[in-house]
Amino acid sequence: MTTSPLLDSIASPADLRRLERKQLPQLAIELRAFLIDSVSQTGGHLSSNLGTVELTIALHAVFNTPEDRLVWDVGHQCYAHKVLTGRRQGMSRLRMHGGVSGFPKRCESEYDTFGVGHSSTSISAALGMALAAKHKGEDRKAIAIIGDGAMSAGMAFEALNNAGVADADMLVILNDNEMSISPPVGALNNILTRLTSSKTYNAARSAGRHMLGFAPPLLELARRAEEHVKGMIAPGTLFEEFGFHYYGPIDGHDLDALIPTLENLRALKGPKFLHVITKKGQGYKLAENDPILYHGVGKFAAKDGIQSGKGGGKLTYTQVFGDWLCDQAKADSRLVAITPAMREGSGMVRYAEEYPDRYFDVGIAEQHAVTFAAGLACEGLKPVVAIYSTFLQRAYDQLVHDVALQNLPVVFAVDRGGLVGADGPTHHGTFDLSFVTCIPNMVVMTPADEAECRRMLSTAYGLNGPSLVRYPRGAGMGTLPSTQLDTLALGKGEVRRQGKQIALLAFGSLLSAALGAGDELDATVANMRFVKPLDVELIIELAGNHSLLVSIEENAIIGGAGSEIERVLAEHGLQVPLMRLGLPDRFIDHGEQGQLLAELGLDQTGIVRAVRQKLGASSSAQ
Ligand SMILES: Cc1ncc(C[n+]2csc(CCOP(=O)(O)OP(=O)(O)O)c2C)c(N)n1
Repeated sequence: MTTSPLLDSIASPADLRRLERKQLPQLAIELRAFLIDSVSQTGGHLSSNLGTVELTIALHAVFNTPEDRLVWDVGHQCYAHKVLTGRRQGMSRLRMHGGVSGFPKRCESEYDTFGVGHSSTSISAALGMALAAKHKGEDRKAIAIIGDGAMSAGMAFEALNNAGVADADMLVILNDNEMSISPPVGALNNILTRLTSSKTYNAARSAGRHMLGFAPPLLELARRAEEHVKGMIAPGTLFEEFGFHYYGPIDGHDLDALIPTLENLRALKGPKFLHVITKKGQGYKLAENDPILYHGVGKFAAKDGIQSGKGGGKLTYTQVFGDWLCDQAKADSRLVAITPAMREGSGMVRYAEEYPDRYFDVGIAEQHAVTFAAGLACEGLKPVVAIYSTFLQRAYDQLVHDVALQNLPVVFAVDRGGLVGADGPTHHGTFDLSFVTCIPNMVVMTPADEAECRRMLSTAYGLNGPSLVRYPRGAGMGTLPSTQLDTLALGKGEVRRQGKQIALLAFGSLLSAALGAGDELDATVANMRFVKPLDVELIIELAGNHSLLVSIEENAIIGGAGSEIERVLAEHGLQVPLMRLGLPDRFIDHGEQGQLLAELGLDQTGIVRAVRQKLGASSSAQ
């Protein structure tokens, strides 16, 4: 059994700051071993966390946290931070219901200064904190730690643009591991690669160690180091032009370089930018060699690494999309597909290989992805934007103003619709039906199974305006999709079970729970398929021969599909009562998808219970 005496002695960063500096490399070894062991038992983000062990130790050693504000970008690399800030025990229930969140969360710890999960927010938030400190006359630091992938988003540059002239006393640390989830893309990445090309980086690295290794006098040292480094690396770097003082690059695994550098920077005023080079997966060979595979992991045996899947299981909706995309691309050379940095998660690996000229990874840039698709559509191409529901939130104006308003034929393949599970509230896709259905020209579909998902994608592709197919995370029902590109009638649902009195109107993957409930209640069950256009005829028919309608969806009740049904009933003067089942008006925590659905009453038992309660209440009211 491995022992971890130093790690065991740390209950908070104050304990860490009491250690001698020469003990910190050993602490890093213990912390890294703990993370590998712990994440292999719970699942979670691994590669990124292994890459930030030393940086996290150095930050807590140098800065007076939580008084000084550490703001992590995306937050998927915050595990070492969690361990060092009193949550080591909690890591055994990482991302589990009621357990520690996989991301920084303000309500979880005072050390989590800013809640996050979506990328590229850290510089804006840290700038806000820095200027608030100035306004209140408080002497504390604000530090944003952002990856090279996250740095590619517009929001990060909007913040740089603001911070450089705001005379903010803040530090931006670029954690450059030359990876997003997959290899990074774009011109910024080319600039960073040039900056860290072996000659300059290695020279800077030894200079940095030489110059900064023996610390004070701080200001003089930092000035000389800056000049020295600037002399070797192209002067006036991109970040300098933004008004930041640029330092680096330095080795982010070398505590002897990191700590003196951070100490020096702490003493300097104004906007500072430190470029740190790390390796994703550092210290765990398997992850170093395949950082993509180990970016987000399930449970695995740390000794053997992740074993390739056995196969034979049900297809995920993501796979259904990936297969459809390749088939549709084969059938139509106008198809082009776009991902904002989610090639693997969106099931586009094969497509990217087979159709490299029609594949666009635009970086973490959802807004750009959508408007870029609009431009492609203007010229007669047929763009498919593959995007997670939660990340589409970022591109709302682009969806409205650039795509829908111009009625452009862009297909949105929206993955992770509904509750996503362990990633929690930052990643649940629970608002899309509400925020998309209200946009004119949009067609909105919710497949109930894999076969339907494929047919909906083909249907969407055949339309002459914007459309969205919204499917959940994970495996479907086991219904094998056809290999054809057949379509569905627009705006038509189907009755899947004929019953009495009660009609359950289900949207998307909750159909199977509705069918089970339908059997128990002897209720009619309709698979509504389209949220927009709604099958008004079917609703009128069901309202005519049932005494209770129940809408069922994995979306916020407010503004969701059930609300649309209510509108139709009111418009047609139909008096039949409607009960809307869906997600309540609060953020849903992390936890296993099935467990969350059960708690929210959206499984078979919950639907039956809700209907019986409603019937009981109305009969006792009579
Ligand atoms: C707005 C947004 N889009 C997409 C994602 C999904 N995502 C999570 S981590 C990540 C890559 C981040 O790369 P980088 O910032 O370089 O961090 P690294 O994992 O390399 O440490 C992406 C695309 C996200 N969290 N937020």
